[in-house]
Amino acid sequence: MLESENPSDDLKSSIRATVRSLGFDAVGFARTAGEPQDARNLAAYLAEGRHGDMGWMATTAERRADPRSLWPEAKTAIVLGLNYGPDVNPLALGNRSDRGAISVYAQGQDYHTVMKKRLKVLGRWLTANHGGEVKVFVDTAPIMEKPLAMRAGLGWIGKHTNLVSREFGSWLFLGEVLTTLDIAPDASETDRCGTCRRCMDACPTGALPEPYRIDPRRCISYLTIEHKQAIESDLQAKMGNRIYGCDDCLAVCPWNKFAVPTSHAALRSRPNLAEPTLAGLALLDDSNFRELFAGTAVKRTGRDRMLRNVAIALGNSARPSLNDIIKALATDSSELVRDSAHEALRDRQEQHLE
Ligand code: B12
Ligand code: SF4
Ligand code: SF4
Repeated sequence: MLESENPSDDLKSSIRATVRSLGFDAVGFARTAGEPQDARNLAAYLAEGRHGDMGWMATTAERRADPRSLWPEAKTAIVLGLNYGPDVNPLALGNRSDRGAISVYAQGQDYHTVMKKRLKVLGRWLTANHGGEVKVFVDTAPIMEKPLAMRAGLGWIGKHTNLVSREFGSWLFLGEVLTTLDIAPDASETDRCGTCRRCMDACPTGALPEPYRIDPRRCISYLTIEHKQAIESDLQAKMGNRIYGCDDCLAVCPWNKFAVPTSHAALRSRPNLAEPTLAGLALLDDSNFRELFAGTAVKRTGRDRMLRNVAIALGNSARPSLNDIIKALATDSSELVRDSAHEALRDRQEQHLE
């Protein structure tokens, strides 16, 4: 059949052209109906308490597993990807124990803002030109974005549980425009992990004990960003200098050989967040914290949780010159920071670093 004979194909070409002009790097179309397997996987994850402190995952479970229960009239999900590929290998910073490692995704402008702005323009264009109703989503909405993106052909869910793209490797942010328009779905992508298990072997805390199943309670991303209390001692030692998120399982994926640095200036690493000194971060008060991380995803932890992470990273550094800085944190106004600093000092005494 000629392309123009199918109105859905014309509509798709028109959407794809607009998506490109808005600067999105990837797009695909999927039915909104969720797969029963996703609901089962989510239920098993919640039943085991893997969500830890992320109580919102349990309270939104029903809507999360099937976008139709969020919005029954929605027929099609247009799934969008933004490439945030780094210029340098993020693993290189792991060897610099006087520096704090902020994960790639958080070193530039908050991707929620960058993505949402574009999704809204696309949604408005779609209703104005092709009718229907739209709603836009990114990350925080109760939708399982990775299975949806896999069904839309953007990539597959790798053994580290993130979506891997043949074109962009590990570095793709996801967002969606849900519409009442009935658009033909794209072909789903297939799993291309094969016998590889590099991501599982690279995980410093053993948060990937089985393929495709993460235990967030051991994941450094969860511990540094979502977990609000003190972090267990055995996990602290494995965090190294990671103070916000973690990229290890993403960075070792062989599919990154196809990845390219992001073309979005807003998502590029800010120079002062690429390799900040732990000594400098330890001095942050509330107002300096907000100033340094303005407009980034990092502000989400707030100053005290960030300083807890900094105290742990200082404790993990074998540099005796950092002792006085840890001692200063041991008198911090926040109990969380004080407790983490005391623990760091105890560890250093045991290792005769003090
Ligand atoms: C909660 C959450 C987290 C939690 C938990 C992660 C998780 N995997 O559940 C924590 C805080 C740990 C986290 C960390 C990160 N996150 Co996050 N996170 C989310 C969020 C909000 C929900 C994920 C979810 O639904 N989990 C529920 C569980 C059940 O799903 P799952 O673990 O993905 O499991 C799937 C498969 O692995 C498989 N599966 C599960 N069990 C089993 C069992 C068997 C036997 C089999 C075969 C399969 C299987 O099926 C599930 C789907 O059906 C999404 C946004 C969204 N709304 O979807 C972002 C999202 C997944 N995160 C994202 C990012 C970037 C990250 C980090 C890279 C950030 C960082 N650098 O620190 C890390 C990566 C850590 C990792 N290895 O996953 C991106 C990922 C983009 C991409 N290309 O995939 C998302 C999509 C946000 C976005 N809009 O871009 N995240
Ligand atoms: S983000 Fe880090 S801690 Fe979490 S699963 Fe990946 S390698 Fe492990
Ligand atoms: S590192 Fe290997 S196993 Fe892990 S996601 Fe990439 S290809 Fe799959």
